[in-house]
Amino acid sequence: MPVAPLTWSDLDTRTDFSIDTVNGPTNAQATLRLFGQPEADLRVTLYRDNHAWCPYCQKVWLWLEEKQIPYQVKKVTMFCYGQKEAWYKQRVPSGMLPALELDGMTITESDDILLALEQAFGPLGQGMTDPAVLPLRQLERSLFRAWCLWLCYPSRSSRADRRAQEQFVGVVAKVEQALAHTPGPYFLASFGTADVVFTPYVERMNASLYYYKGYSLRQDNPRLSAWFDAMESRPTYRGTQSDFHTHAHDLPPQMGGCYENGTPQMLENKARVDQGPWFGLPDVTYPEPDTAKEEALYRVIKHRQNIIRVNPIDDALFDQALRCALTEMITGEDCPPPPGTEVGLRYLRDRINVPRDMSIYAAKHLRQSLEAAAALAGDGQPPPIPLSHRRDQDPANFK
Ligand SMILES: N[C@@H](CCC(=O)N[C@@H](CS)C(=O)NCC(=O)O)C(=O)O
Repeated sequence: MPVAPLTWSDLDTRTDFSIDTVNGPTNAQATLRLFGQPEADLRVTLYRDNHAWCPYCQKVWLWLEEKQIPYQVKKVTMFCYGQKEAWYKQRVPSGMLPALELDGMTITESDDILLALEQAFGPLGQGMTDPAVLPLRQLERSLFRAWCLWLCYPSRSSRADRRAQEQFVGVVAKVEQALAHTPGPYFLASFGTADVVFTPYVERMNASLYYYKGYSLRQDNPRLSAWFDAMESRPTYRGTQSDFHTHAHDLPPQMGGCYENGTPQMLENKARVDQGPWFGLPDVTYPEPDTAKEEALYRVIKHRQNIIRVNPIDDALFDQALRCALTEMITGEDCPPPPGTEVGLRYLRDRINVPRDMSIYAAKHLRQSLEAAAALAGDGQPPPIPLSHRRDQDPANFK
């Protein structure tokens, strides 16, 4: 039986989700991480982007979390979604991210940052210059280049696209061999720097090739699949992990374009990532935590004023439509939103950012409920997500 939308105060009583951002599990919202240590011990500031899109920032972020080094975070705008902060350009004139302040010294370039952190705090497992890690770092760069050549240049023909795929798959075979050298799931005998170095781009390859090329890195490669599963057993990685939808749409402006190959599999994958169902996609395999829906609800309630203000449809109508989607998510009952509001619901569905806004399973529930509510209202679609910039996500509009 269709139900009426719950009020915001009713909804508020349906979640008691909370995390300790400072001393609890890895999370994208923290601006201070202490791991139970005194604030007086802080030696490190990490400058990273607001949206947790920057892969090189993820590398440093994951390293700090794994080593449990107390640090503060200063978030900076990327060129593709807004105006770079003047205070940051004074510190780092190129505006590039990440940067790190260690004992008052500013360091840029993620590799140099990790080297400096190793000097100050010791390596994470086998370190950056370890003879076993160096060739793996080179392999990661070869994989990165082969990925760019396939994804980021338009192919003149389907044959050219297949050739670029073969080149990429050839490098993936070397990654599979490297992973086969040790009995465990990681690149070396135990988790360490090499795994951190591979993480950001392998995650982005998995998402982008699924969406733009119909290729599943995680499903087609058993060792990489086991590596992903092992990474997902780590709360540190879970806290930094994004989903397919976020990456499929954050990469084009950052990479200067991502090109679809138009195969039937690609078209099917793209529709699935954009319109759901989002459960069962090969972007995550660890079991869903019990708190996922409550997390999604908590995060929307916390930011509801901005979410409603930036939505393209009328505020009062969207307020009601959004409460319908949340009511459906929490009660499981259909809650029809006002006619015409489907455009606003789908606009928000397309702008949930993982892990900036919430973790991967919370986002799947929210996307699913926004789409379920939208489908009750109609077929209207929001304007497409821009490809050359993401100023629709400018953090200045969310203050
Ligand atoms: N080689 C650099 C690359 C850093 C880099 O390319 N950063 C990008 C973001 S992933 C950036 O800051 N771009 C400027 C911007 O987007 O604002 C490193 O390893 O740190």
